[in-house]
Amino acid sequence: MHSIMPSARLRPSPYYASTIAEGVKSFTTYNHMLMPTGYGKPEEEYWRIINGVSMWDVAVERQIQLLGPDAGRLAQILSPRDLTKCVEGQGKYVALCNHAGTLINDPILLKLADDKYWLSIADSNILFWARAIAAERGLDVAVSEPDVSPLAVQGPKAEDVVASLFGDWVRALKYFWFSETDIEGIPVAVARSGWSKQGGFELYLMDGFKGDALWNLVKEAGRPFDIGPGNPNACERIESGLLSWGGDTDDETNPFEVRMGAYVDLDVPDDVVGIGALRRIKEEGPKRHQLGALMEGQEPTQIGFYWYDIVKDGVKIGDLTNHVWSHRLEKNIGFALVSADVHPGTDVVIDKDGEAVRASLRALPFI
Ligand code: THG
Repeated sequence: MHSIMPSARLRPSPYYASTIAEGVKSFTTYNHMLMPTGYGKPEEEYWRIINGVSMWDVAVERQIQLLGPDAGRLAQILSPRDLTKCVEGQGKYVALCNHAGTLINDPILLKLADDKYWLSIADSNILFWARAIAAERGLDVAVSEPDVSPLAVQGPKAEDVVASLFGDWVRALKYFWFSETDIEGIPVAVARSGWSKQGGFELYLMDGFKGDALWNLVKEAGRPFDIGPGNPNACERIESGLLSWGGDTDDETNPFEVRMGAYVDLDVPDDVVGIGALRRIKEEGPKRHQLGALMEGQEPTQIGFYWYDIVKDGVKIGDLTNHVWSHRLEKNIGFALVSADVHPGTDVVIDKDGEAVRASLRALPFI
């Protein structure tokens, strides 16, 4: 095996030393950082998310901060979701689109104050994008990447762990809402969110020197609940239908194609980037949509590096984007980005690197 060296261009997370101490076995890169992708017991790590509680270094979910009198205007210009009713302490899942209506990121937007927003981004360079749009529109807003690093606590027992640390008030937090607080001198924002459908919280650490201290506090509080280290889980998120931008999207994907149409409000102002294109796409009808593919065979799939063709009657009708062995369905499953005229119930063949695999398409989520 090669080794990879963290550097200023491949930044370690504030939890890096803790994840090494926990025995992390692999990393991926995301937003120019290293993110743990496993601790050596994939199946145990999966079931812990489903049945217990798991803690994840997701510091790679970087924040792009919009600060200043025009912060709210910039947030709305960047996102075709109506933000007029978004209040302080509220988060929303939003699409960021370019001028062609192509999805360029799918962050959670957090409103910290009238003049302060965070975009908790997926893996693409929104710092440059937001700065460029702000400058071109002549807005009075500073765009930066602040020292903020989320730690996720996910699973059905996550609420008990987070409540035992911060108090029972966290139980009343609504989905994507958050509150700024501190614990033993460590400043954090506590949010009900996270990239799983098993429930949980994200602790947005606001002091990068306190990562190991926060990790240890969560680990201690989680001990009675058998907490263990984990990471955003491919199997759980595909079963649950969560989108991975860049994994399930390509350079032409618009929000309507990947089940994000509910987050596009066509009557937002005309100065919202991409809204003209999105109105046109909506009117013409999107060319593709996203379904689930349930595959035949009992041999757990190996994660592929490329999309596979989905074929019907000898004709390509779309792509299998990400796929995984489902521990709960005991079948290989994946996301299918297919022509809009292909419906759930359709039987197809997936050309998996030369191997023809039969599959049936169905609506998402799987579970
Ligand atoms: N948490 C934080 N930042 C993030 C992610 C996160 N940044 C990167 C990435 N994940 C952003 N993408 C997503 C994608 C889906 C969801 C959250 C972030 C999600 N979707 C639910 C769904 O689709 O069912 C809920 C959507 C809704 O109800 O509005 O949770 O995880 N900090």
